[in-house]
Amino acid sequence: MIINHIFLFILLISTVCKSIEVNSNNGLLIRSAIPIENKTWENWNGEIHIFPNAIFEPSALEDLIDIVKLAKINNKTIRCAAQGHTISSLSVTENYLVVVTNLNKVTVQKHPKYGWTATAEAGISLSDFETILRNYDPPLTIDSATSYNTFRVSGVIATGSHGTKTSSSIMPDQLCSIKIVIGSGEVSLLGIIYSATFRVQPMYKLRMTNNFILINEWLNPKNIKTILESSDGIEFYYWPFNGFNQSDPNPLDPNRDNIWIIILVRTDEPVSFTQQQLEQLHESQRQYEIQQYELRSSLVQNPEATPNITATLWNNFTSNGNTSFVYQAPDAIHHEVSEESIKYELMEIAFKVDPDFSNIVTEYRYIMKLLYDFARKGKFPLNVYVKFRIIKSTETLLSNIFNKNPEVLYCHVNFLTVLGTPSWEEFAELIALRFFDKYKAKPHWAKEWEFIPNVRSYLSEVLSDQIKKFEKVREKYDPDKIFFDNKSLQDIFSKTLDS
Ligand SMILES: Cc1cc2nc3c(=O)[nH]c(=O)nc-3n(C[C@H](O)[C@H](O)[C@H](O)COP(=O)(O)OP(=O)(O)OC[C@H]3O[C@@H](n4cnc5c(N)ncnc54)[C@H](O)[C@@H]3O)c2cc1C
Ligand SMILES: *[C@@H]1O[C@H](CO)[C@@H](O)[C@H](O)[C@H]1NC(C)=O
Ligand SMILES: *[C@@H]1O[C@H](CO)[C@@H](O)[C@H](O)[C@H]1NC(C)=O
Ligand SMILES: *[C@@H]1O[C@H](CO)[C@@H](O)[C@H](O)[C@H]1NC(C)=O
Ligand SMILES: *[C@@H]1O[C@H](CO)[C@@H](O)[C@H](O)[C@H]1NC(C)=O
Ligand SMILES: *[C@@H]1O[C@H](CO)[C@@H](O)[C@H](O)[C@H]1NC(C)=O
Ligand SMILES: *[C@@H]1O[C@H](CO)[C@@H](O)[C@H](O)[C@H]1NC(C)=O
Ligand SMILES: CC(=O)N[C@H]1CO[C@H](CO)[C@@H](O)[C@@H]1O
Repeated sequence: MIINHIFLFILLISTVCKSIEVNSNNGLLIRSAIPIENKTWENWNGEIHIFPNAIFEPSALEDLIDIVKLAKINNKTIRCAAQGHTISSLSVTENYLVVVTNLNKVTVQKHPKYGWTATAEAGISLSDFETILRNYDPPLTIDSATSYNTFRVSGVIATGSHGTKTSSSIMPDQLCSIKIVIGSGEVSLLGIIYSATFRVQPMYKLRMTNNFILINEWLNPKNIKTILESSDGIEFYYWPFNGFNQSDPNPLDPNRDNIWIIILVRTDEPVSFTQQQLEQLHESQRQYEIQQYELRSSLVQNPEATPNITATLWNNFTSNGNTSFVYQAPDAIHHEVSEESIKYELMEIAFKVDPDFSNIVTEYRYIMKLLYDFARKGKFPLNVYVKFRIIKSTETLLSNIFNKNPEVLYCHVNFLTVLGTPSWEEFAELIALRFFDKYKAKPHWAKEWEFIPNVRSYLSEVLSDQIKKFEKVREKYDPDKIFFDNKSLQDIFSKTLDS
């Protein structure tokens, strides 16, 4: 919660149309705070399994108000969860866990300045939200979103999640206002998100181009600058050992590896697929992902087969060569299928991009080299991909890409491997410490970071100014720390404040 508190705070002070509506509880009547007793809660990859004092599944604003009242009366703290895709311990509590997935209504309004806004209850999935907007007359859409569409609105806002569109920065930057429920009888900015109002726009289309080309031929700062400046967003990937060739005298040769580049460009051209064709495509993509995942999962037991398996999958994946199709924006944005049964390890770190883009190339090559170094030692820590996305900074205080200069670009590097891949933490730790050291880079709050050595002291130092600003607000508005119930975050904050 602490993270979204600061998002709320920043939303309030930083932008034009942003306002916060507060529901305070003056009455004592508790109508609908019915806990589900003796229930456990698990996050998406099953790594977090908790048995809180009580779990609530509210379905209306009044329920939220009553839960906060009950917590006050019983001296309990509160944490929230939505779809549970967060891998770090943000939702962990021994007290009250409020799962907001039953809050899922949407209203659309005309807005004098933005044309349209849409208010989504906290627990609606991005997919359902986007479908309602798509079917509206006129069809509407949010500007940018995370790769998966199964996440819930409050989950992506609270963690400062982001998509690919360069100008869009993080999802909280798309908000006009937010409605929260606060502690009983006190004026507070801190609490449970009930709903969020997004600026929305008429549905737009994106041409999505997939290019595959030798890394040595393509990867240089000038090419990155050129595609970034001529597109609305880019993603590029390193798919490990994709040039592996077991018949070659030198089977593992990085000079044969390709880069996979996705380029998104806004267009008025007609879409390439009907909605029905898209549904079929998604279904076959889903089956394909499950098959790929089964093969990759075998690598947990048999890591030496990694180059063979990843190269076999790559050859299949790229067998049609470059492709280019036009989609409605949400379909391009969520080009990865959100298959809930597939479980990964993830770490994402964002560093500031050099004005000449050279450090993106340096780090891409460093990561590749590190994977080949590990391979020589018989270790294969990564079997899915490394994804690079470049987006503008934000003034949201606790974001990992906070910067007062809105023109500064950050490169998010996302590492993905099958859950339980051997040597994963050893590899991820080396990357994280290098990025911390070279760039004062910060990890994505929602992915894995708590295993990195001394990460709490490090974060309390590099976020020190932002935390001090934030703490002034928190102390004033949540003096009993009702919504500040998480050890990792407490550690980071207390280290800053003690020093
Ligand atoms: C496979 C995968 C892909 C991902 N892709 C991306 C990506 O493309 N870009 C990106 O930036 N991130 C990405 N993430 C991270 C993801 O966006 C976050 O984990 C996000 O929080 C998931 O949403 P959720 O609904 O599952 O939230 P949850 O994990 O359920 O909740 C996240 C946190 O939000 C807070 N919260 C939730 N609801 C409320 C509420 N009503 N009030 C107050 N606080 C609340 C809580 O602190 C909670 O711990 C990815 C994660 C995975 C696993
Ligand atoms: C929950 O567990 C406790 C202790 O095991 C038990 O006393 C109580 O009856 C259980 N409650 C419900 C609703 O099952
Ligand atoms: C509330 O709980 C905290 C921590 O569990 C405890 O230290 C405090 O004494 C409690 N306060 C009351 C009034 O029970
Ligand atoms: C694929 O795209 C790259 C980058 O634009 C280009 O250089 C290459 O020639 C393309 N390949 C084919 C087979 O068209
Ligand atoms: C793999 O290497 C062999 C031997 O060098 C070569 O003949 C073959 O074409 C290579 N395969 C691919 C797919 O490049
Ligand atoms: C490489 O993978 C393929 C497909 O899974 C498998 O058939 C083949 O036996 C593997 N080769 C080696 C050398 O492991
Ligand atoms: C790729 O894999 C799919 C699913 O396993 C299979 O149907 C298809 O024939 C393969 N394509 C190529 C070119 O190997
Ligand atoms: C008050 C507190 O520390 N609450 C929880 C925060 O998260 C940790 C795990 O990271 C739990 O063990 C705590 O109970």
